[in-house]
Amino acid sequence: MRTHDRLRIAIQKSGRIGDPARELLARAGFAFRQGQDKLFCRGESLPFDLLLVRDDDIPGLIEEGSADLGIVGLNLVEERRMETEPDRLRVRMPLGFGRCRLAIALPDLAEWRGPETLEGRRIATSYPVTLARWLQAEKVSAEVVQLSGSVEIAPRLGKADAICDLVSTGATLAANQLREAATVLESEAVLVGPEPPFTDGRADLAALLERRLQGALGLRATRLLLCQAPRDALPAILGLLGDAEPPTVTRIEGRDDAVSLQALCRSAMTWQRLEDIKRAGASGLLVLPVEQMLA
Ligand code: PRT
Ligand code: ZN
Repeated sequence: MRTHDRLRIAIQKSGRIGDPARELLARAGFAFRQGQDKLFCRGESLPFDLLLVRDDDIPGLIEEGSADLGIVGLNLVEERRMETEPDRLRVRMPLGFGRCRLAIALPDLAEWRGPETLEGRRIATSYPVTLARWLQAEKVSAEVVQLSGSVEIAPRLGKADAICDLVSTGATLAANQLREAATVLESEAVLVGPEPPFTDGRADLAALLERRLQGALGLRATRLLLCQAPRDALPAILGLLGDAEPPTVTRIEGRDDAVSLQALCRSAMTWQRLEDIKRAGASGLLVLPVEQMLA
C-alpha cells in the first residue's frame, strides 16, 4: 500500500496531451526529477510525482489505484466510463488543450441524410463503446467494426462504410477523401481522478493541484493593460474592458482632464481590441504579460 502523503499523477509519456500537460504543470510551479527508468518522475519540492505512460493506460491506472490522478483526453475517459458500471472515474477539471472531436465521417461522395443514413452500415472506430452509445441514442442499428489504428483507411479497404474517429483540423479526413458528417463527442484534456473522490490526505493535495492549475490556466491570456485617456472617454473605454477586474484609475499630475488607467484583462488582447480602445480615446497603450498572481 502506498502512503497518502504524496500524489501520483499519470500523464502521457509524449504526444498531443503529454507535452502540453508537462508544460502546464511547469507553469503551475511543479518541477520533477526524471527517474532512471524514465517512467517515474519524483516531485522536487512538492509531494507530487509523475507516472509517464501511454495515454490509453491512464483511465485503468486510476481505477486500479496505481495512479491517483491523470491528465488525459476526455475521449479516453468517456470510453472507459461507459464501459464500467458503476462509474469509477471522475472528471475533475477541463484543461483547455488537446481539443478535438470524435466524429462520424463518410466517403466524400456518399450521401448524408442524418444519423439514419448509418442504418445497417459498418462503422470503423477505436471508440466502440462511445459509438455504440451514440448509435443507441440516435436509434440507429449499425455494425461497429473495432480497429486499433488507421481507422481512416477502412472505407478504402472495403472494411467499413463510414468511420468514427478523432478530428482536429480535418486534414486527415480530406487526405483520405472523407468528409465529416456528425459529432459524437467534443473532447479536450481533463484532470481525472477516481469516483468516489479521496477522503484521505490526498484530498487536500488534489485541491492544491487544482488551485495551481486554475491559476496557471487563468494566467495564459491575462494581460495588464496600461493607458492614458481623457476623463470623458472613460465610460466608452471601460465598456470595452468587460473581462477586466475593476480597473484602477489614477490622476495624472498637472492634467485635470485626463487619467491613467490600469486594468487586468482576462481574455485575449488582440490588435483589433487595442485599436477599438484607442479609437475610444485611449493613448499610450501598453500591454504587459502577467507572470505570477496571488489573489
Ligand atoms: O503512445 P500513446 O498511445 O500515448 O499516443 P497516441 O498515439 O494514442 O496519442 P496522441 O498523442 O496521438 O493522442 C492523444 C490524445 O490527443 C487523444 O486521445 C485525444 O484526446 C487528443 N487529440 C487531439 C488527438 C487529436 N487531437 C488528433 N487529431 N488525437 C488524435 N488525433 C489524430 C486522429 O486520430 C487522426 O488520425 O489525428 C488525426 C486527425 O487530425 P487532423 O488534424 O488531420 O484532423
Ligand atoms: Zn494512445
